[in-house]
Amino acid sequence: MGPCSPRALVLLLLLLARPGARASQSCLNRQQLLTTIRQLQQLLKGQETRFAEGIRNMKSRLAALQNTVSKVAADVRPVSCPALDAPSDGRKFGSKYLVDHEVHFTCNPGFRLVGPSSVVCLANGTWTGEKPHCRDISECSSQPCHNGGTCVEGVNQYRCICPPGKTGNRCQNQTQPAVPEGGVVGDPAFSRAPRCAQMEREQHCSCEAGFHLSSTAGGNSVCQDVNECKIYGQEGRPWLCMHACVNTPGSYRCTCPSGYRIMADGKSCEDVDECVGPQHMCPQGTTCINTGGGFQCVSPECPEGSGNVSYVKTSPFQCERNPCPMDSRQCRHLPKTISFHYLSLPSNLKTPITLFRMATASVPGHPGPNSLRFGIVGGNSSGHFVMQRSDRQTGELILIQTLEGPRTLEVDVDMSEYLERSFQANHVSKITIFVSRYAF
Ligand SMILES: *[C@@H]1O[C@H](CO)[C@@H](O)[C@H](O)[C@H]1NC(C)=O
Ligand SMILES: *[C@@H]1O[C@H](CO)[C@@H](O)[C@H](O)[C@H]1NC(C)=O
Ligand SMILES: *[C@@H]1O[C@H](CO)[C@@H](O)[C@H](O)[C@H]1NC(C)=O
Ligand SMILES: *[C@@H]1O[C@H](CO)[C@@H](O)[C@H](O)[C@H]1NC(C)=O
Ligand SMILES: [Ca+2]
Ligand SMILES: [Ca+2]
Repeated sequence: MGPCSPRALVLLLLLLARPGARASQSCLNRQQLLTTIRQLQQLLKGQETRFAEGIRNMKSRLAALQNTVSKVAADVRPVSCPALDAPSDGRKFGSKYLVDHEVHFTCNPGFRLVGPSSVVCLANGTWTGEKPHCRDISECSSQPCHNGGTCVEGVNQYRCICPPGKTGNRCQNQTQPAVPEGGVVGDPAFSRAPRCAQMEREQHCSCEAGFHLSSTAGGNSVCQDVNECKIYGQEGRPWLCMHACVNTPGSYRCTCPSGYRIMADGKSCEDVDECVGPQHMCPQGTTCINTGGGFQCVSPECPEGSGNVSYVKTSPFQCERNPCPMDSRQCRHLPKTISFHYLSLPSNLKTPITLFRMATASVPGHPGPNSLRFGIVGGNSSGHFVMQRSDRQTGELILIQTLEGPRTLEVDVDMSEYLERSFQANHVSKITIFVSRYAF
């Protein structure tokens, strides 16, 4: 500090005070007084220069300090990766481009992904891979049309144009002899005698509702049942029944597949929930899970322990790892909790759709993990799902590819907790998805 320290200032004040005291004591003459004043002025000048120098010194040090501090602040700003667009004919999930964030890609129906399905932002501001692109899948490349049918590409599906005499969606069937539209011939239950009245010289005939007037080969009039199922079964017309239509004389009725019941509107089907009600559908020790068109009895098992690792069942759908020995790193990296979840879905759900959310439950009073990572770690549903962070605390499982039933899929998702970037624990949710045969 030197010249600008408080000690230098005190010294200066003492020097100023002393000559005044001496003058009053010994009555200095005018010459002596002038000399003393000049000396003091010189001294003051010297002090003034050193004082100014000290302040300059301090100023420059402060400026240097300010520089460093603002530079450090700039370094702390989160690193981000370049923005990514969705591939053309595809979609992108994830809109945060900060370090450790993930972006997932999928393609629209009829296209297939070329490149990685997800990329992660690295600490140096680059992505782990190139942005993928979507390539058109040619639906006709497998030559699906039989008997010389012509294949026509559509969105996510093909269509066969069949030669005369062939029918079916792949031209695999022989055409049936034609039946007049809307009529059932041959079955006497479906034809009635018309009500006729002679008006002047003409005969006027009419039929009951649900029948239409038709003429037989012999030229007589007959009331023929209207086949509502056939009329409405044709493409582009409004649907009559959610599932199946049965033609009846004068009318029709809708039916549902087994495991479903017809709803009050007489057209729609709803699943029968076998798991409610007094009768126990499942053996003791298992839990009934209602599915579209049926039910399942489940009894999830905890993984078998090995070495120092063991699990204990804490509820019908949850297993917890017993405490690890202090020095077992291997044990600490196995899931701390494993939970089991069951979902029942109809076929052909519109995607993308969020099916499951996973979040931390931090104990009140304890600081929670300060970052989470989510991922898919197992199962047999590759490509159908992505797991992504939806906010700081939550990850969500999104179905991105249409699922057609009946089928059962499993997807295991992992949530890992980190505190200051160091791994704390992970939790696994094993999700079993029952997809029914029908879209209702
Ligand atoms: C960024 O880091 C990754 C691995 O950590 C490395 O492979 C890559 O080359 C780095 N990129 C740049 C531009 O430094
Ligand atoms: C085609 O024939 C198969 C039996 O060979 C039959 O099950 C199917 O319903 C038929 N489809 C059509 C559209 O006629
Ligand atoms: C079990 O823990 C002990 C220390 O408590 C360790 O020496 C041993 O290697 C562990 N065994 C396994 C299989 O991890
Ligand atoms: C997937 O795994 C579940 C449970 O292990 C099994 O029931 C199902 O049949 C499997 N599905 C496929 C498509 O492999
Ligand atoms: Ca009818
Ligand atoms: Ca059911």
